[in-house]
Amino acid sequence: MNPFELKGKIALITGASYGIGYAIATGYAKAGATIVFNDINQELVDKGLAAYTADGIKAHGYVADVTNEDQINALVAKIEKEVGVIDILVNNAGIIKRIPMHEMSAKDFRQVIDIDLNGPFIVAKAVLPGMMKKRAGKIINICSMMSELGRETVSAYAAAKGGLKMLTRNIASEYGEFNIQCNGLGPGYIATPQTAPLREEGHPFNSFIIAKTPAARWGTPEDLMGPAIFLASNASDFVNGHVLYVDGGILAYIGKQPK
Ligand code: NAP
Ligand code: GCO
Repeated sequence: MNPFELKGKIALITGASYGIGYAIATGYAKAGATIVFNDINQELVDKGLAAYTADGIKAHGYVADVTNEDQINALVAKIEKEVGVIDILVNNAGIIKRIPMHEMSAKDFRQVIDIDLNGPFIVAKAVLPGMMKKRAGKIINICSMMSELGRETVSAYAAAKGGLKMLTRNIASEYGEFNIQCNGLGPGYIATPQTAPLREEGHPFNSFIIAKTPAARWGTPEDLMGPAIFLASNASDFVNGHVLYVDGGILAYIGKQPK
């Protein structure tokens, strides 16, 4: 028996047309799961579907915005009808706005909270009844270094990802008795379009992050595959309410002294 196998499982990964969600979905497909994903418009879904096909994966893609409760309820009903009851949910869809807090509008702050915190609530709420009926389920919330740390310009994102860590613990507390495990996956600094502005040639943040990471490099989306499979598989059946940080050691390290 392979405790990491996902054969026969249906996994919904939100916002998984590219980036971290795409890599996690690819890992799940390799472990045997059926992949379902959503994104906010048809163009992105088509882009995602083409990428999965090129990687030899038959994925099911749908248009739905994680902040829209009606769209998400309709999405989950459609998936249950067309694919089956969801066994694994990865709340991956997320955005960041890097704006000094004293210059940030309440509208921008609310938008980040809406996608990064209210979204995971809305999608988890929609899949929980199916999981409760099955008395089995895995919910994985994509957290962040900002679930633990602050820095300039990311107030809304840190508030959302800190909240997501506590939502994770609360789902674990409330639904553990249904054999549902809810854990967080906390990526360190990963090279995706979301962090592209920080990795531009000559940007001081690039060398700062390399110095701050014991592994001395940016992470790749593929670095998250194994930990995400662990949290979705029977291997983690008694792991609940935990945040697994996959950060090359950032949270353990005081940082390199300047030369
Ligand atoms: P990304 O490259 O920007 O991908 C995020 C995906 O979510 C995109 O496909 C995006 O679509 C989608 N999305 C945004 N708003 C949505 C909505 N309302 N409904 C449905 N889908 C939506 O980001 P990433 O770097 O892969 O990040 C994935 C997750 O990991 C996020 O939650 C992020 O906060 C988290 N994370 C990232 C890092 C990192 O270093 N990259 C580190 C820690 C945590 P659009 O293209 O339309 O925006
Ligand atoms: C930033 C980064 C972070 C990362 C990630 C860290 O501006 O500091 O974008 O927020 O995306 O979430 O784990």
